[in-house]
Amino acid sequence: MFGNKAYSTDDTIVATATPSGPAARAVIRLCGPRVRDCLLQIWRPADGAGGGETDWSASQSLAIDSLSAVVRPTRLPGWAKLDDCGRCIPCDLYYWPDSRSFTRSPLAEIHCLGSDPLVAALVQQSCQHGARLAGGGEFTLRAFLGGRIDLTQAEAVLGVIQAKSEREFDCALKQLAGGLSEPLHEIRHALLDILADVEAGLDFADEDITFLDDETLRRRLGEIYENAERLLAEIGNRQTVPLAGRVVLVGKPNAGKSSLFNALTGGQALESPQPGTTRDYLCAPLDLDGIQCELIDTAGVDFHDDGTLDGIPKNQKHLAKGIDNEAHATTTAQWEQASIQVFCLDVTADLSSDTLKMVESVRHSGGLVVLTKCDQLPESSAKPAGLTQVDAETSSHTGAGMETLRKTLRSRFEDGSAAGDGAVASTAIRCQENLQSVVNGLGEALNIADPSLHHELIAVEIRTAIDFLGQMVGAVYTEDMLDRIFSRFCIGK
Ligand SMILES: Nc1nc2c(ncn2[C@@H]2O[C@H](COP(=O)(O)OP(=O)(O)OP(=O)(O)O)[C@@H](O)[C@H]2O)c(=O)[nH]1
Ligand SMILES: [Mg+2]
Repeated sequence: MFGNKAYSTDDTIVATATPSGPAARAVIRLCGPRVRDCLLQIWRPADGAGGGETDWSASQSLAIDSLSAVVRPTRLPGWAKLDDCGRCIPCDLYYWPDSRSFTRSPLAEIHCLGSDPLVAALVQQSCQHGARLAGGGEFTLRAFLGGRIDLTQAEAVLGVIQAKSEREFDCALKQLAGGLSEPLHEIRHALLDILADVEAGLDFADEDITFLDDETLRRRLGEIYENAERLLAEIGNRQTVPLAGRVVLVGKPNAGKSSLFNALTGGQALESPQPGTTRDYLCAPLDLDGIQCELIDTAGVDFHDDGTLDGIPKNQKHLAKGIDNEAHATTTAQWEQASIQVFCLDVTADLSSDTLKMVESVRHSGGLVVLTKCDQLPESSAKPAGLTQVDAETSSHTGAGMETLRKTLRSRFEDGSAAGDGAVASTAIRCQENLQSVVNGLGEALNIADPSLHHELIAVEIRTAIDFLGQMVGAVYTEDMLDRIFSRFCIGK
């Protein structure tokens, strides 16, 4: 996804770090060796005239260079050049000129009014003076490549950005502060120490020197084993509470949501041909081959033409009060809190324009579109006209499409594209298998009856465990692995 460019840190990147649209403030971020050159071309301190074609040289280079001496970035009020005609806008500069920055390379932020054309002009100016547009997550990737943070902390950056509740926010902040990487690094370093002793013993096998007696080896390995087991249990908790996420079934009344809910979870939701049967929401745990999440069945809703939820079946509008409004409110709340929205579409029903808009809106927010009651259609018949792509074609009565749906949900959680709860839980999903392998390997080493006679075997187990730990924190990584993690970030982070 990044191509090789992102793995070199010797060029200069630029991106907007704030969302587009009108706002009081926008932030443009620059990072790399040519940041100073870019700034000299596009920025000058506030004591300049602030417009017109004035001399850009002396004063701002002094101001920029005076910052090299300070540890903390100073806010420098100034002007940024919008184009070659010399038009300027007021903006503040924050500048970290050396390796004491977050990315361990020169870093700058230009804070200006949040106006899209203005921001675009500044980004363009930066590109004209040696920067290139950054890819998603590339600033955080540079912080990782520069050794400022490890992989679990990089994932925590995303966790903080995407946190939907105070609890997720706290969890992500703790991970960012090293709550997970510290114990992982400790275990890895303790194993490296033992490996050094075991390998020294192998190198000097013919000499009468004991580097590590059996009892000490067992005790030290045993302590590490216990720590790894404890951490594994903690990571398991992170994954199950608050779970990998919430999968919410939504759709029109009678779309087959409750039937799908029952088919996936073995639940007991009321199914009936009467539209409007479900009036509250129901939750049940859903195990996606090891990834635990929560499945939620909601009351059927109709939609406005703009694709927003209505909540009251059109044919019952005259009854719309009390319980219907409650049903609407609960469905909307569940819909908004979903990690993954699953829009259920009855293949036997007419596909109206408002439904198609709803499909578009679901797709736009990363949700799935699932056809229901497919057993009702002859096998040869095509998908409803107007639908280009669906994620699964299911029948709760025959079980068709259930495996496809489960696999699609699982991969959404695995690749972290499920928003919200999945972010830091994605670290848990990534690390759990590795840590289990560490525990198993150390268990094998501890079970060796006469350690001093089998130091080679013990060294193999320890080396393998060290590799697994290295992958978790990013001491050992592949470009594929980094692509998977950093491609989930948006541009500018
Ligand atoms: N043939 C067939 N019928 C289905 C299937 N799924 C659901 N149905 C029928 O469709 C009707 C509505 O199903 P429900 O699961 O209650 O629909 P719902 O979306 O929960 O409906 P509300 O709760 O009213 O919004 C019931 O009569 C089901 O038996 C299916 O896969 N095949
Ligand atoms: Mg129902």
